[in-house]
Amino acid sequence: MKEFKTIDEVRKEMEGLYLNGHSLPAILERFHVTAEPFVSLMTDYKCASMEVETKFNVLNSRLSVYGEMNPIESIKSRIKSPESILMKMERKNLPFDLDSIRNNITDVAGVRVICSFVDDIYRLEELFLSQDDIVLTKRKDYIESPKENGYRSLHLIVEVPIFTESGKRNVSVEVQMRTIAMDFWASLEHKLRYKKDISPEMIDALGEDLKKCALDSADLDRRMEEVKKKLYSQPEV
Ligand code: 0O2
Repeated sequence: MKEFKTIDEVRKEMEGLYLNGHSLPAILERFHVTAEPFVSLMTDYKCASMEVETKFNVLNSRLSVYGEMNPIESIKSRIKSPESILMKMERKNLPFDLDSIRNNITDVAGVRVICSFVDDIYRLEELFLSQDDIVLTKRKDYIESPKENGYRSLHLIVEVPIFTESGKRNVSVEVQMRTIAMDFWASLEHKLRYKKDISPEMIDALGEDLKKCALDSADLDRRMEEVKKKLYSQPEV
């Protein structure tokens, strides 16, 4: 008897089950993964993202003590949906089991830190990574080197310890750090990527428009930072 279904079979069945409004435990039981270990793993990711979020909130509060503006505008966290986890495993040709998620999918827990200014991003990165319980495993600086489509953000994959009823575990979290302008751009581009009812020509044309918007928003970030630097270098009267 075949123990595991192929990812494609699982995905097709999941799509059907989601459409039929089944609950997550029902879906998982169907695929020979009992709900409890899966929910336990997802809870580890949830706890790890809470730890990371708290660390950024602490830095934000501490930096405001010395008369600096709060560098963080907002923090958003998300846990990747089972469907997206499956799709990613399928793209990477990985087997669908919990160890495979744990060992290969480093962005199940995602924390997005939105700052007003680019220099605040690098300052917060340094302070965050200098904490002795945080281990950096991967860094992608799409601010320094934007993607071809214009996407900018700083991505860090870190391991953070969580302390549970059954001991300490290190859990991967993806931290995306970006300015308000970068976030504004990325959310519109994300909508374009998932829009199914427009022609390929229109997608290309909008992609070109978005590239120009990315250059404009990078320029706006630079100019706003210059204004801020001048403002804070003025002697008080
Ligand atoms: P979602 O729904 O946001 O989770 P890797 O993990 O290194 O094998 P990956 O996942 O392509 O490869 O890594 P990368 O490039 O660091 O991108 C991870 C996440 O960054 C994406 O997650 C997006 O959230 C964001 N991102 C990356 N490139 C773009 C882009 O061009 N446009 C937008 N809007 N967002 C981007 P997911 O899993 O794609 O989606």
